[in-house]
Amino acid sequence: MESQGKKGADPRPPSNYTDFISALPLEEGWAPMHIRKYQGFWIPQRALTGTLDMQQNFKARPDDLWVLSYPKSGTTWLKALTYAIMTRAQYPFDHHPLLRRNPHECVPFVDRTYSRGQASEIEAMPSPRILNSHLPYSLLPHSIKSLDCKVIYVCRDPKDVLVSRWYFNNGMRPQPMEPIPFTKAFEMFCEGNCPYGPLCEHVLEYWEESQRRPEKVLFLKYEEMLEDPLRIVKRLAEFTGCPFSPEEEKEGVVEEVIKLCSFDKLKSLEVNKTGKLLPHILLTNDYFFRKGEAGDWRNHMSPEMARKLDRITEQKLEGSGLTLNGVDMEAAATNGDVQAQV
Ligand code: PAP
Repeated sequence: MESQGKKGADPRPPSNYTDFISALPLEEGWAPMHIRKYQGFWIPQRALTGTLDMQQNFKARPDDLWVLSYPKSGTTWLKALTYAIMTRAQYPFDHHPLLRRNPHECVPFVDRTYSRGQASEIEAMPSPRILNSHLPYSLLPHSIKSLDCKVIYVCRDPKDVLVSRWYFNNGMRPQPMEPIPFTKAFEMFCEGNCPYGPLCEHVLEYWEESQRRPEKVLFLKYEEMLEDPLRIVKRLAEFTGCPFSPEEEKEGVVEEVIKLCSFDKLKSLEVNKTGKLLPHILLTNDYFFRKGEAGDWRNHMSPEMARKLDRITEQKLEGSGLTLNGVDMEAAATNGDVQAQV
């Protein structure tokens, strides 16, 4: 029943989602999250109904802005920054919605909203909408592409993505489930059997699109956001059509945005300490704010494991002009050459 995703293909799922979904290949190693392979990618089962529904029924608007990512790559931060930039004329920074709401509540995850049967919430949003998904480019609804909607994509060193994913999924495990052995998570990740995986294929689809249409697809790396937030926030503001005026720059508005969305600030807020996105889920919002650093993989994997994952990444990205290895970023930074890589 599974069909392999082809770039540019317009997926048309059947209307009987339940039968269709239960026939897709299943991976249970990330339990309680179950993932199924749909058109070449492992989509969380809970998001699949929404994915299929969205593919069939989502109606894009030309001024929609999409924040897209491979999960655990900096989505929460990018949502906060984009939202803060685009709403800065509406809210003072000391009374900003981001102080009371988790970034995922400010920028909705569209497929999950569709999965809950609440597509009308997305339809009711005023324009310009800021919307989010973890879908690869090939699985995005057709209307997003035909209307040439703007897309911001963030990616991250796969080794840190894996560590972040491992902690997150362990947090989902109710007692008395044991944590996933890291070596098992590592193997599944290397095989590409991980939520929204395989990672490199996901990233490559957006990388290629950003090369083809740089004015519509902004491609970012988590590590460069950490390294030079000032440059990235200005770039985001220009890309979204809300550039900072010289007066704003003089008044420190760019710095205000960075401060509001900083890891320490967001992590310290009550909503992000004890709040939950949905009442029935186990995870509290603090799971979206763990360490917020580059290179934590060093505390979790052996040099051999790191080399293996780096090799897989390098082989898959070969010839694309893209590197994802955080170590490369560090080396490039030493050479003053980060821009050339990004
Ligand atoms: P999601 O896909 O579930 O939305 P996402 O936000 O993409 O997760 O990734 C979470 C990572 O971003 C966490 O990384 P870590 O596990 O290695 O610590 C989280 O700490 C980090 N993160 C969240 N907010 C920020 C922020 N404001 N600045 C920097 N990093 C952040």
